Amino acid sequence: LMNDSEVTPFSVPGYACQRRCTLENHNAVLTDALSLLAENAELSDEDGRGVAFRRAAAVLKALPSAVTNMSQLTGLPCLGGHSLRVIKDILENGTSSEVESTKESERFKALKVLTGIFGVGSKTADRWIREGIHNLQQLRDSGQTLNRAQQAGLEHYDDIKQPVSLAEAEAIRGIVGRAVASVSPEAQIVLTGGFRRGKLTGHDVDFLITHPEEGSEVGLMPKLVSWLESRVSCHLQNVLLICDVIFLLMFALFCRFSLCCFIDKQTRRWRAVRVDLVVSPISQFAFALLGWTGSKLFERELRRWAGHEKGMSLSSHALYDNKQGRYIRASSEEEIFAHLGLEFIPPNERNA
Ligand code: TTP
Ligand code: MN
Ligand code: MN
Ligand code: MN
Repeated sequence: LMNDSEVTPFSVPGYACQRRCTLENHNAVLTDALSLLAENAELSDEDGRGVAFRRAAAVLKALPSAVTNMSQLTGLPCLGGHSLRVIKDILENGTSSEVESTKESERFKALKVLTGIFGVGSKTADRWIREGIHNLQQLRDSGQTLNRAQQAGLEHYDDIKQPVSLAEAEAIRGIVGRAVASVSPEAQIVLTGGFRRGKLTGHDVDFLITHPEEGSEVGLMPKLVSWLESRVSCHLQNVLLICDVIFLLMFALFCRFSLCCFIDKQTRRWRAVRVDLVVSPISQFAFALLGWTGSKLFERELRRWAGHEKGMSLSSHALYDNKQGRYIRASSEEEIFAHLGLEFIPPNERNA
């Protein structure tokens, strides 16, 4: 009788919020392929298919070692026929023809470039593609009307595409932290998003701001933005002498999403970075912290778990018990997991 470890099937729980998933990924080739198909589905407005691929990728990310044989996947959750075909193709041929042809398709390439512009979503990109616009030059030449966010996004396209390093994130944290302290001395600021999960780079920097006294956070965001703007313009001449990095300008878009520019003292170059600023009242802080730490799939799965398994509605503001008809308070992430009947998963293990 043989006990071949190669065919011992893996086993993982069904919801990503029940699994511990660090940044260590033993199946990057497979998860990159599934993530690309997810991205293509999302860009084509097929969210259902997108989520299915994201869930399949998340299951593979959670495995303790590399998949080498399809039989190891028997009984795993969230692996639909389509995802299994892609995995099989890669295990047998090294690549998936569907993934390769998607990657090379003109439509996918155009959607990626156009939605890579800050402020441009898949619907706008799709409309432009139907009008024959496939790249940035064609967009510039087309005379399309762009809103303020899109104009900034187009202008800073290359900077925004370039990943933000942890060092840059910490430098920006220092500046935003000083700005917050100036407009509201007791306010607190936390780095959320991917950097809180232990990532060393990100596509943006996410901050959550709160005030220990309920209500004192009201009006903080506009004050913060105007402080940054005024401060920066008066120091403009001395900018390179003052600090390692400094904001040149910062404007709130869609009330909480911002784009900021600063000078990198080492390279003496302007650099634009996306910054997401969120202000939360202290009573909602734990929910906002949990909701803005991610990953996106982890968040989605938490809400699915809450709804389907617990009859509750979770958002980045509150937890509501649908049966009892009442809100459930929590002052820490640990309490929220406990209310949801889940084992606490620390941020660095939420990389689903
Ligand atoms: P992102 O900044 O998009 O992702 P990230 O920080 O995980 O990855 P990256 O390093 O590439 O920046 O989102 C951070 C979290 O914020 C993520 O869990 C989703 C969440 N979020 C929104 O993006 N929009 C919302 O409206 C809410 C409530 C949460
Ligand atoms: Mn982020
Ligand atoms: Mn963000
Ligand atoms: Mn909201």
